Amino acid sequence: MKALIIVDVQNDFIPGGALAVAEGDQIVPIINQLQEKFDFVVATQDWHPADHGSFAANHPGKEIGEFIKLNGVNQILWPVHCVQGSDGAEFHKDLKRDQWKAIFQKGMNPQVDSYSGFFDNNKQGDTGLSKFLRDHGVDEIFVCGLAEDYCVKFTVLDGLEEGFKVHLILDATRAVNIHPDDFAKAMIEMENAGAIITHSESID
Ligand code: VGL
Ligand code: ZN
Repeated sequence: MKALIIVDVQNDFIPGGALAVAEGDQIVPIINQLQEKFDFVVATQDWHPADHGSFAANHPGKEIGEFIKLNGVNQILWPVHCVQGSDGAEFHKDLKRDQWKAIFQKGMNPQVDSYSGFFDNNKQGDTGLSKFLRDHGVDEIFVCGLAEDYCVKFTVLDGLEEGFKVHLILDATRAVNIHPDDFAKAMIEMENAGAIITHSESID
């Protein structure tokens, strides 16, 4: 069975938000239409405590976009975003939610970032998404949302590693491009790993 996975369509990733993705709002109507084509839809939600180690503000003297070691692992520093309970962490107000089977929250451990909807960046914390999908007979996933070069990319890569057939819905994602070529690099990485690149109009 096929599932649609909607990654992090939250206010902080929309223009005007703390970690705005250019044109992030443009994918909302596309995703709403896509949902009608699926019987099985889940969403992920970036959900950080205020003391999260990925926030530049929690590392005095460090700037947004700089790399640090967080528990020995490379970590890019982000603006404060998607803090638990904040308006920025809420889903975009126009995003339809009535069909969602579950919401998988991630990024709660302040010591490690968590881009993928499946596992944290150290591959230790498990959101339960993989088991949930398998328990419901899902073997093929279609990924959309924000941001193409971070949370969408890592969700696609982990989905492939977990053995799912994975499609990226190109017109239903946008990149944050904190470094200029990130969108294109992410596309190549996903394709090389075995992702199928598709378009919302090609899905029936
Ligand atoms: C994301 C950076 C930090 C994303 C989340 O949803 O792509 N990016 N946290
Ligand atoms: Zn985050």
